[in-house]
Amino acid sequence: MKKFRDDFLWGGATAANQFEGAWDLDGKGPSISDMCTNGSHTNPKRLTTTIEPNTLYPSHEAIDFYHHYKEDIALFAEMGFKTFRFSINWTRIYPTGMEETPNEKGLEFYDNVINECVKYGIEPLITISHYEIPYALVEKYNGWYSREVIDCYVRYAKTLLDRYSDRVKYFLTFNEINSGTMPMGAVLSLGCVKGLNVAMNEIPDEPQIRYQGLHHQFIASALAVKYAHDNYPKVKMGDMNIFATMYPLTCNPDDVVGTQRAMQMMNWFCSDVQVRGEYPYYADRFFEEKGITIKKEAGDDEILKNGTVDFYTFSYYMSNCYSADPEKQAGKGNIIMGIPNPYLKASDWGWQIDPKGLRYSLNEIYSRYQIPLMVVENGLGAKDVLEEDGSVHDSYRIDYLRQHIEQMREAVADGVDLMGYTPWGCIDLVSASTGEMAKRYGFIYVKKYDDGTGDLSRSKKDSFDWYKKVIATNGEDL
Ligand code: BGP
Repeated sequence: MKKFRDDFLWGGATAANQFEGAWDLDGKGPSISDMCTNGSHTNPKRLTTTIEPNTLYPSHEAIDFYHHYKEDIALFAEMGFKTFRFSINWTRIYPTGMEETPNEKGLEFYDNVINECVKYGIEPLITISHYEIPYALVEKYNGWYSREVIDCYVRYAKTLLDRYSDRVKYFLTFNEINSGTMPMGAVLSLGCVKGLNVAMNEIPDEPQIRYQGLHHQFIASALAVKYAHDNYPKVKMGDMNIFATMYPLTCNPDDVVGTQRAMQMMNWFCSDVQVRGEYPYYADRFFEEKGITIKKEAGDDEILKNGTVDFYTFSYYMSNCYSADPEKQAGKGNIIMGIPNPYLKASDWGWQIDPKGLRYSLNEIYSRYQIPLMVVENGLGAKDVLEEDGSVHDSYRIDYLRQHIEQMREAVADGVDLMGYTPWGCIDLVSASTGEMAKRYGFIYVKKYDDGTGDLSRSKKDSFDWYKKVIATNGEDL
């Protein structure tokens, strides 16, 4: 039976706006995520239209990776990481997104991060855009709704490829691009929220705006992929999706057909475009029913065809159930709607834990695309307890990860071509959905709290040594 490849990319994943801090240092401009207030479990974070200096927002300081990167990467190396997924903060490189020349200080910071990875033999895996469109582009263009943003992104992506591709082989064009199919994605991913001042769960549902924005992201992604392929043949370009598989709540054919339709537009639509290079057959009917008209320019179809990705990546946290009965619909997860599955337990945040769903998803994705896959986010958000001696006993996290790795192993034995695994928030960081520090994912605990206190010191959780062993045995000893 097949096992994990010898060169399997074990590692961890992060995002600039959730862990770097230093939100206005060295020429960095504000991004959409800098314009969100702190939130909590019960009080969702809000998008503001002015930065209030006294608004406590952990991501302005986050865990200050900006000044701790050497220490943090050394800890990743100690765990044996083969890869480290991080994103570049667009506004460190182009503070408003519209400059003609990049900010050298910003480029230097990522030179340092990359060089530090290379020093330890860690392969950098870079997300070009992870929930941080420059806020100036939101104000001027209503974010990705306007076609002008494509040029801004392409200029930015080319800058990264020109500067870093001598040391970086793997790039992802957009984090969780399919979040744009859902209202909350309009904020973080698309930035189509000009003039709005709202809580994250109150974003108006405007599919026309979101799908037009997505079209522009598809074009931008394809142009970046094409540029990489033409100029840097060793570079591999990937897409990145939320994959939250759905099960019919019952075997009632209405539930089954409804699940299929929901899967198409939520889980498959974006990757069908990015992997296959064209809009899928089912899109027309969906657009018609929703009254959506996508404005395309001559040449767009060609651009999509010529910019297909080399590998498919996804985040996997949960599965959901679908029912055709509107009374059964309920909101769960950070940006995903779904119905509880009576066979599954959920995290403290209501995310349904479903390791077997990962094996199922890997098989579904691979049978559709037949290109290498990578799980670039997975993990358990939990309220960890730091003991007086600095230890954190997170056996629940170990259980969660073990069960998911077991199922990845099954999928590999099934024949799926899986390249790597980077659990989310390998070091504690700020939650994307709530804006809290309290929801932790890491192998490394960071003393930083939602009230702004904490000395930012790092300590190893029990899961640290466990994951080190997993990597050392290439996933054999779990
Ligand atoms: C994904 C995002 C990440 C991350 C993760 C966990 O949707 O790509 O940025 O934060 O979810 O979500 P949360 O932070 O809301 O727990």
